[in-house]
Amino acid sequence: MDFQLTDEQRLISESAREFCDKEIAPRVRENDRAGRFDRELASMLGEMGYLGAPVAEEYGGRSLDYLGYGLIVEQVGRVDSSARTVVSVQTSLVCGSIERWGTEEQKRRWLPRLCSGEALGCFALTEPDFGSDAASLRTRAERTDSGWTITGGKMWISMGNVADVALVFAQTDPEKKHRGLACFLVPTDTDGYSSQEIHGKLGLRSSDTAEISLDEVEVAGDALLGGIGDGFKIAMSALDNGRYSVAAGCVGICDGCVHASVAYAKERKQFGVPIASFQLVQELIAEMIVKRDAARMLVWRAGALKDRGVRNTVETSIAKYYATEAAVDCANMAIQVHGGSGYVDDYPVERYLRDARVTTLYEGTSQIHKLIIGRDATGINAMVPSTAGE
Ligand code: COS
Repeated sequence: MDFQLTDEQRLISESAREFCDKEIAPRVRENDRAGRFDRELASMLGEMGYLGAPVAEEYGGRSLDYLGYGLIVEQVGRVDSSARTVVSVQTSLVCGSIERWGTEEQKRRWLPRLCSGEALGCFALTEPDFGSDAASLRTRAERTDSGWTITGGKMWISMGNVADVALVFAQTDPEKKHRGLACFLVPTDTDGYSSQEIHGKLGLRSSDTAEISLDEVEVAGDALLGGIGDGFKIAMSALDNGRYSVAAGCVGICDGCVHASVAYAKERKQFGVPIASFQLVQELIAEMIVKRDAARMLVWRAGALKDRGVRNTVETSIAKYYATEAAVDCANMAIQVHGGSGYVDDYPVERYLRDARVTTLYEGTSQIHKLIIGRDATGINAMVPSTAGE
């Protein structure tokens, strides 16, 4: 066990820190205020090699290990969770799924453009009536002579309005339940694909969020990713990586809260002394540091397991659950340290709170993660109430 980063990992983290402070930080507040998805920034992330970093070099990625990828995501998350969402969705959910489950032709067609940021992707799993219960999706895929017709609707899809390709999960045979699900690579300019922007979000305001409608979308047979019944496994294995990325981004939020709070507490004076002199302010800072460090260790553990190729669903749930809740707590405490100044966007902390809040909801609510952890510990599945189906 080694808690030190290697020289290479330190370099990855430091150069990501530099890039985020220099290129992302100056844009964050205006993008957030305008609720604007920054396409130019997404391209810059691609140029830096931050989209698809763990993808093999032969497909346009950097062949980076998961620990290294997590270090980049932490830095992006520290500065801008909306930009972090682009990195997470594109890398973990979209590129990761295509690389793991795609045919050679699918990989060559999509990965280089996605890794470079020339194209964007989205992960269309959730539906208006099915979120946590991902196995019960209603979107239907029916065979045709030349391929498939997909009809249904998707909800809360990050980058759904700006994506060039959507990973669409659909049911091919309702009787088979989760074993009938399939995943399709749908170019978003296909007839019948349309999307609408979701407005009025509490946070992640410069992240694009869509409701997607699929109205008899026709795709060829080679749009199928993996086998016909592989959809649920593709979704769950993608989420193992997506959740890791969300957790790493939340470590960044915790770290941002610590640094903003320490700086503010040393500068702001009350009763003639910096507020950092007050024990109750130091208590808030100490709490944030403990949560950040614990979250970071859990993320690193999950990353190390991924790098060893070991199934890590439970450890990823632990990291995701803890880091996302820690980010909300840290942001709340950081606002407390900042007092009234923390309530407006002159400082990043109110945005940290707004942006962190969704992370305990998406890619598995905190409650779903506790149930995954509890099921592993007890061997009893408490996901579905015993009255279900009666
Ligand atoms: N990787 C590969 N396969 C996996 C897997 C993973 N991480 N997790 C589950 N599977 C497989 C299982 O091996 C099992 O395969 P078989 O059918 O061959 O036996 C199958 O999938 C069903 O597994 P399981 O019984 O564990 O699934 P559940 O129905 O219990 O899963 C939960 C229920 C709630 C855990 C799941 O639906 C879930 O994570 N929901 C939240 C979804 C979510 O995060 N939505 C937000 C999306 S925002 S992008």
